[in-house]
Amino acid sequence: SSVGSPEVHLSSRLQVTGEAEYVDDIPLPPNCLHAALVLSKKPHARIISIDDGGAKSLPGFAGLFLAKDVPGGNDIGPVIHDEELFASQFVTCVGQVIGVVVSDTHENAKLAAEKVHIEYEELPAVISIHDAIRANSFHPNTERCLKKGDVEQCFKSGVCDKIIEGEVCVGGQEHFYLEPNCSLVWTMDGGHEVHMISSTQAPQKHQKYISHVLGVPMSKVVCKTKRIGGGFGGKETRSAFIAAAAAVPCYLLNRPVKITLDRDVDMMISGQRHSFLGKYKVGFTNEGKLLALDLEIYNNAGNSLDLSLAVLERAMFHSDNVYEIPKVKVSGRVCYTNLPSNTAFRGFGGPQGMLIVENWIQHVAVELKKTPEEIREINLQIEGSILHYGQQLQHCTLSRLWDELKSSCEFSKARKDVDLFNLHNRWKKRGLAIVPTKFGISFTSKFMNQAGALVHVYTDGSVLVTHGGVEMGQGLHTKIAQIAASSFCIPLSSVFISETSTDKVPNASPTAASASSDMYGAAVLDACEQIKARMEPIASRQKHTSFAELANACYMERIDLSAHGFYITPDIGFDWTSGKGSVFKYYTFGAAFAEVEIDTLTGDFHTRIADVLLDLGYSLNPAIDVGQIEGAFIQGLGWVALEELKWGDADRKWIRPGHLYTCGPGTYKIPSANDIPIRFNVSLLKGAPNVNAIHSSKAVGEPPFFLASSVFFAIKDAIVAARAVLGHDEWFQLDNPATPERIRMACSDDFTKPFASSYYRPK
Ligand code: MTE
Ligand code: LUZ
Ligand code: MOS
Repeated sequence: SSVGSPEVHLSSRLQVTGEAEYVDDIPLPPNCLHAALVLSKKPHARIISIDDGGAKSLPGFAGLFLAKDVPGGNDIGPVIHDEELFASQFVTCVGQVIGVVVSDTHENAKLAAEKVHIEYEELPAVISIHDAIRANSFHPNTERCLKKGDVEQCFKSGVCDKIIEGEVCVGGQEHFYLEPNCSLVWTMDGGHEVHMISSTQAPQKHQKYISHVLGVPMSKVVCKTKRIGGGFGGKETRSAFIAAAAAVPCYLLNRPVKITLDRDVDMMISGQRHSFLGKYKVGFTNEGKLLALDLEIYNNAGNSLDLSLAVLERAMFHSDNVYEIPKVKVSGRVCYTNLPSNTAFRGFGGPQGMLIVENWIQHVAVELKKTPEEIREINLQIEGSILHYGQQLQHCTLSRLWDELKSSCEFSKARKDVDLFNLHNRWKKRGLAIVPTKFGISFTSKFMNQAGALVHVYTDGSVLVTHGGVEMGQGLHTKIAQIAASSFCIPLSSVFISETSTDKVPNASPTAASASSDMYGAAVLDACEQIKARMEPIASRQKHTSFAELANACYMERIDLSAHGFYITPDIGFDWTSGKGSVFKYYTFGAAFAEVEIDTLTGDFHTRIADVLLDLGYSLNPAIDVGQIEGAFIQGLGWVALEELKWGDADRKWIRPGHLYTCGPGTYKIPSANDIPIRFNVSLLKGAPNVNAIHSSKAVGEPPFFLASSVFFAIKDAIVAARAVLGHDEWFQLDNPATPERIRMACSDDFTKPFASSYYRPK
């Protein structure tokens, strides 16, 4: 059967030849206009006037639409409506949409949008988390707290041999999907129905937003998505306002409109991974056993709430990473700043929460003059551990993963070799680390854990499957087709998935949280089982020699060969008032070993080795899953060591505050071929079926992302070796990304001394 075999991604051939169609490739419908957005140039200001004189006179200009032109509601937002489609009186970030211009070409639309002149009265801006804390600038009703035991009592009681405190800043990250946001919107039947094809993880959200801003019922709005060129969370919500902006001129002029963002605009307006600040106090014994954690975390949400509270919550749920901590208090706050609204990004706050953990674990190790690996090993959670939000850990494979990886990477030998290398090299240093992870699977909002599917069997035995999930390169459609093929016992080539569409499967959650193969797989299986049950009376006669013959025989007997399938994740639920519950259906566990070499004089580094081990139960498709692990790890490597977003901050007035200076690959360094570890091994844990998901599999998309922190801590280990040469053995703070300047400065020697005070770290 197809399930479990390493099938090739179903659209890989089209993708490598460039034939695969994305929204921007679709031939334009007749009469189509191109949209460009009029964007705020100020982080916080009152709009005094808008002058369209310069735009109107340009060739091809077909209209400018502002807040006053929106036919339905101008208020939008995925959770609460705290955003405006078009800013009416105030702008609260650079890149906020003030209006939309339509013109005959993309280039003319951009020129016209530039020519719309806006006069502002500037107001004070809040940019960083530290600015927000100083200004007491938080999103309303977003305070959160989780508690297990009495942390204060533990610190006071004297049971802790040592107590440390510290701070860590966690950096943001641009999604850098290869396909920027794009939508094609048109009207039908005289202008009263609206259809669109959008590059989004959430077609239902596009349908909902456009229904709302146009004042047209959802039943008359259809959104389709065939595939997207990457989303990584960046198109979970932030694609919708872009499509909605294009829908306004489309509806009012009754003409098709296409909007395609240029890379720089996409980066400037569509939000990033949240940066975080963590302030920790940790108590532990001289042996390194953890006793108590008191943690405050903050995230930089930007100018609207979007998903920032859920991101904060997931960070709080992951604030133990994999460690047994008897007493825990975690409190969190969502900072309001004058930046474009930050949003979902692979891991959804989990990686930020876990990076804070591993930073203080490293701090504990330095304090005790032990290795971080010793601290990690003796505090690993085990089967039955009660987590700080009350959930009991079940089917825990952490210690198996840890032991298997430690032996397969020959950790003790690697340690000796690295120490020897460091002894013989003054300006190059090597470092290593093993980091474990666990990632909770389920949307933390219970209602989102639902999935629909629609399966049609045709008389020739071919099967058309549709489900609520979007194919974004992660291989979802391939896995789902495998599940349907196995269910009907037909070849994979007999199953086809064409698109995701709001009129085939309604009310779908965004394709996110890594749970799509679990949820849509189960929904599709439900539909297949229904059809099989109806076919059974005919099938049991055993008169057919093929599935096609069987399907046709059923058709002749007037049997319904189409079914709607549905799945809800059972046994989950969490209550913030009690702070206890089962948040996640299960966890995906993993561990990674990394070895790096740094150049202490330039701050450059290279990853020599990365060995990654994941527990994916019985993988639905090991070829795709290994690809997901490799991709997640390298994307994570970018986050911890390469990618730095540079904003003009409020403290330095000669720089434009709130302006993103890194708007393209020239200034923003994403991983490339040369950043791949020289030795890069990915393995899957064997013999660990998962009882909690379809065909004993596990979710894979986000969990391996955090494992790239092994590279970060290997870099820090190498810096520790460099500092040791000069007798420095005190703990030091290193924030991600570990860019060359940060690595170089952290090596702190005679050459860095004169610059230590001028080295700029925004606070
Ligand atoms: N893989 C590719 N190629 N492109 C993507 O955009 N997104 C990731 C992950 N893997 C992504 C990807 C993210 S953020 C998530 S949540 C999951 O895929 C979503 O898909 P799944 O639920 O099918 O795993
Ligand atoms: N999106 C969301 C997510 O809305 N809720 C979640 O819990 C989540 N988790 C991961 C990724 N996206
Ligand atoms: Mo992924 S951040 O859940 O789209």
